[in-house]
Amino acid sequence: MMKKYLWSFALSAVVLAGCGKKEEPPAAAPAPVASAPASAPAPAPAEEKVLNIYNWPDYVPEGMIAAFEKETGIKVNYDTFETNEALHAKLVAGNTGYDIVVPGSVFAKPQIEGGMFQPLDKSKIKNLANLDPAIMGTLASKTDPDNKHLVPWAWGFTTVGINKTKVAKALGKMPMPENAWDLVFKPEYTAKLKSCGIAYLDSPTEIIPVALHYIGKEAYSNDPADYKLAADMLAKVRKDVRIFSSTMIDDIAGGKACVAIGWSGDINIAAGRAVENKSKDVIESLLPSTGALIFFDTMAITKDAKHPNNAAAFIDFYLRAENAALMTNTMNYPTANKAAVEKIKPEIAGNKTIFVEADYFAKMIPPSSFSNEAREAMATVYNGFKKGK
Ligand code: SPD
Repeated sequence: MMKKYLWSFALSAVVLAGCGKKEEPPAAAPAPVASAPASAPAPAPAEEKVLNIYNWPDYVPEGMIAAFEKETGIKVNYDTFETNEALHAKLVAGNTGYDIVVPGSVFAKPQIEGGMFQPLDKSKIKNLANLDPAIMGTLASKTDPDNKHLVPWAWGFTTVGINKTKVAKALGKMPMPENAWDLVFKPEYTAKLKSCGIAYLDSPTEIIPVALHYIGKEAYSNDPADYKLAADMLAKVRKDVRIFSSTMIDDIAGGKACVAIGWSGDINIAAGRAVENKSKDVIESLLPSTGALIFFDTMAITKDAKHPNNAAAFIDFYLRAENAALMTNTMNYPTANKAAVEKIKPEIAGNKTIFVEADYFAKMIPPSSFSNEAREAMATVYNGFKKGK
């Protein structure tokens, strides 16, 4: 069933090529709403004009928050987190102070089950109609029944990014492997690449799934015995890994790492930055022959949000086709907004490391989720690996 949904949105991704238009600024204000008739019930007291958002770095186009503030008069406090674990810890502690948070769907499922989010008031988010029904169907069946809590921000995949120039130099006569995961997991390669820097995402739920996938296990296995096997493989390359970080844009574009386990869009941002800086180095997001791991990041309103109406207003604003397209055009992550598709620039729509082709998409690993116990076991294994134990 999952594959069917994924196929369906893969195809919408594939038809993107060639249908882009030029980038547009965040959408302008809608027509003012007519005032209520005299007999209408008294309106609920207005919320203070504040909205607190907690999102991943490098995910919101420049000017989008300012455009929302200008249009609505709502002051946005926008903070960022670098891992799902960091967001999850805040949600578990409670009283986050945030109205909107953006978990990956792998974490969103247990967060919904744990009552951490409030159901969306869909009457306040008309632009939900812009979302791709295939993607919403996938989310409903796997993560958020009836799409009650989550609105996709973007999707992408976890893969290997390289500075092609430096990797070629470090490998010398050794050819590039057929499977790009070898660059970060196979000792023959890591021994050579350590000289120019290998970076891993600093998160158990990022590294263990890709390691499991590499050793032929289910990426979203909930079996701690599998984590032990992943740890055995990882132990062999531990000495060659220099950086644990979730800021691969700086790591690769800034020259600290020549190879990184990272996220497709961020690696593409690093590639663009190298071009802007007229660097002689070429940065690339690779498509490993055995597949990469797909993720969805989703907006949710926290259960104790103090500004749920402002949150709904922002979600509705973000879901305007122009705004969703602007995110994809500037952040290099595909949007789940079907109405935005025709506004995606041709060079983004045609970039096969952003919108992968259907035959590669079929190889990719769809997201699933972990039990709380599995996540704890995974963190123990990961921390042991990091410490070199
Ligand atoms: N710059 C935005 C990065 C978003 C990454 N989210 C990744 C979740 C993967 N599990």
